[in-house]
Amino acid sequence: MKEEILKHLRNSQGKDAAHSSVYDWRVALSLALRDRMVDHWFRSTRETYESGAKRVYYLSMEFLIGRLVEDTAANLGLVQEAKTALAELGQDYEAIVLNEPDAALGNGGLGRLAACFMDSLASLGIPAYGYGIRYEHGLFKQDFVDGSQVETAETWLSQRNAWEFARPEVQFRIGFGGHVEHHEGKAHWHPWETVLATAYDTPVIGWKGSWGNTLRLWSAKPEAKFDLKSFNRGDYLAAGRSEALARTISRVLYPDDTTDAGKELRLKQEYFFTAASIMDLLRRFLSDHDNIRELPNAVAIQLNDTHPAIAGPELVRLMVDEHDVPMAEAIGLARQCLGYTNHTLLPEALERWHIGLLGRVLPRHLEIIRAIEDDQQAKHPGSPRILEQDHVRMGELAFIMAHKVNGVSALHTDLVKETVFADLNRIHPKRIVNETNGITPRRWLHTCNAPLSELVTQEIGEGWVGDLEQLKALNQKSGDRTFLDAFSAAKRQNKEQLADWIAQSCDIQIDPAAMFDIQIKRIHEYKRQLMNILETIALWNEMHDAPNAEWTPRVKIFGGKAAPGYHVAKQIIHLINDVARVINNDRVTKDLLKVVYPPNYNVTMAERLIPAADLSEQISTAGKEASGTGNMKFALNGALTIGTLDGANVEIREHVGSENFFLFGLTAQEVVERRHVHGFSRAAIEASPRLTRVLGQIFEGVFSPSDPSRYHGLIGTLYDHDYFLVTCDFDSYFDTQRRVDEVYRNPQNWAAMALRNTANMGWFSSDRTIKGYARDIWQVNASEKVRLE
Ligand code: 26M
Repeated sequence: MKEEILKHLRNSQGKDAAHSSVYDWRVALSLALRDRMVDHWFRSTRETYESGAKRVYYLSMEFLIGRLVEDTAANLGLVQEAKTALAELGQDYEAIVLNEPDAALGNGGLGRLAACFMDSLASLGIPAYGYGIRYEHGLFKQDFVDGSQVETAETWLSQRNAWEFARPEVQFRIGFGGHVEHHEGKAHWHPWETVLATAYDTPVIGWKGSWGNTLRLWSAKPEAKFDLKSFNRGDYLAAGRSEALARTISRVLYPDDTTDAGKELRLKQEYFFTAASIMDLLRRFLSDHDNIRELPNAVAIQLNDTHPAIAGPELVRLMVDEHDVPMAEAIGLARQCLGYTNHTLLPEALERWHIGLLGRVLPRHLEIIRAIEDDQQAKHPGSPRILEQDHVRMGELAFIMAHKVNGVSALHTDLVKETVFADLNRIHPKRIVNETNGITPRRWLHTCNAPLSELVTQEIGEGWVGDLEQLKALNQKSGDRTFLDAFSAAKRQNKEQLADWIAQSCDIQIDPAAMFDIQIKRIHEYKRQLMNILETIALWNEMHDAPNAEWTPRVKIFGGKAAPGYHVAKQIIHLINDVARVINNDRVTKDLLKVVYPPNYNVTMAERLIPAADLSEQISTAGKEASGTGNMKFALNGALTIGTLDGANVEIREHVGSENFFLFGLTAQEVVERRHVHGFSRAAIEASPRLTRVLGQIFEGVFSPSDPSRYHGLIGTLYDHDYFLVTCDFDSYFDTQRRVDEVYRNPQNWAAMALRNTANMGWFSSDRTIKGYARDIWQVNASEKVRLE
């Protein structure tokens, strides 16, 4: 390893050891690790070709990967070797790990799920490709200026990406616009502009190096060569114009994680990567098949939300226009290949495109969508429409073009059946299935939490990393004082490390003995960070009034980004920062309560925070959070959850035991009913002196003295349009938090409850989720040779 790192330092980075920066060392280490991936990768590819096994294609606009050095080294079993090699070279492994930028090619849960799935597909030995976009700029960087969020461009590719292999020879021409000619029953699309999709491959090696798959990300390049004529004329701008246009397509990740931006560039991004992926998988299929009708036996294509839903029409287009398959048959064949995962019920997040826009950008696809609509109406008269007034509804399109549609938690799947797709579900009663989300135990316990990981391995061996249900054996230890002390000591160690990092990065001193209460996720009204900060103020009031009463010291930690155009979410961020400033400067409560909000929450920050959490905040309005996956990461790492009956919280509570979970709030059904009660929020506020006081303080400017009216809009809304029922759940939330305080005061009991969480979270491994997709949706098998257990 030492020789290999030095070799890359010289031959790949062009540096000698004496003049190398930590960046050079990091790239050299990454390349040395990548070298060790290649054999596994080739072996897997060869085996798939030889066996003719069915392949899975996971199409996703987002892969929220984070860093790769540690995970790669761990999966290859090379962590010790790498550490030793670097130490002998006088280098610090930890510092090198910290040098790596996050690959932040995603917004939140949906993108991170795709990354966990890639790890599980490889660990299970399922032949699979992830397909997405190689964004030049990932999710924006967040800073706080006077407490307000400010966004700047993220620039991970300004450095060398050591993990990828450029494949300039893998290119597809992607067309946009133009017109369609029909003659002799055949359609000919003449696009007005074209760009080239070129491939970049990142190998993904599973646990123990058992299997390797490919993450293929597409980058857009101009079709035309550099315009030399214009350049020679001195018209440098004209020379670069077509190039600039093409490159914008893969320039930047859209930072909205709900609202349909409705922008032409977004539609082009969706078609760009979907079409390139479909053409690529068809080319691979046709290299060893000659009958396109065999396609459903050879490929399973999974659509991660509706973002790649144009895959249906694109597959049909290629079969009809280029392989002479009749339209109705092509629709049926495409359907047998496709599965669609729904991740949200929020109406504003369901994608719709103006017919005018879609017809202008993708004229042939609009014709095919009309044919799909006609086919559906002919077979199922009265079926919900894809084309409705002047819009194309991508959810309906994805549903109709998929043989299976899945929700991401039991509750969410029920709601999908009862609400958005109720009518389609009646027509196709077996199509909707549930696949509850999961998380990879490699990154989310083994790598991110060394103290707990080592303790668990000492106790039950290392098998749990590849077979998380083995954690169940820890249940026997919940009465064992020595073990519980060791379990608490691991948590304490993580909390001390986090306290050091917060002191350094935020200049706030926190006590590792205090309860670490953490809410990290995108900022959304439905996730109710607002309710959390209101409860924080109420707690502070009572601590300030009676500082000598019996309090449980707390540190409230927040993390998360708001979409740049989401005004209310940005106000909530501002409020949290304003409240933090006031509370953290109160001499009376200084040993009782702190509020911390480190900027720029990302995967790497999650890996620091989650292992150090005592309390996990999963407090969304019931019926709104499709699943959540952060909730699983916290519970696995031995935090207790305070949460509503929403998303996967329901199943987590069933697995860890209701006595080890702090439940509060209205149920999904009660939420719907309450909204019909006239004046429900005003009534809730008037019934709660505690909440009335808090809202009054914010309204009067206690937390924004320089701008007292700053939150009048935000607070006013709670009185009259409290759509997410912050006011109705407030008292129940506050009271439950006080129960949490009480339980935390008994450390032995708290540790036993926390251990019950870790021990019973095995089912939430994304390995289990992927086995479900493989069985229920894809009809694929894991490689015979891979045995994780
Ligand atoms: C849409 C249009 C334009 C730009 C961006 C989007 C868009 C991007 C991401 C819309 C939604 C996006 O993600 C939604 C998401 O992350 N949903 C979450 O998915 C997780 C994995 O299933 C669930 O655990 C979360 O509950 C769900 O909120």
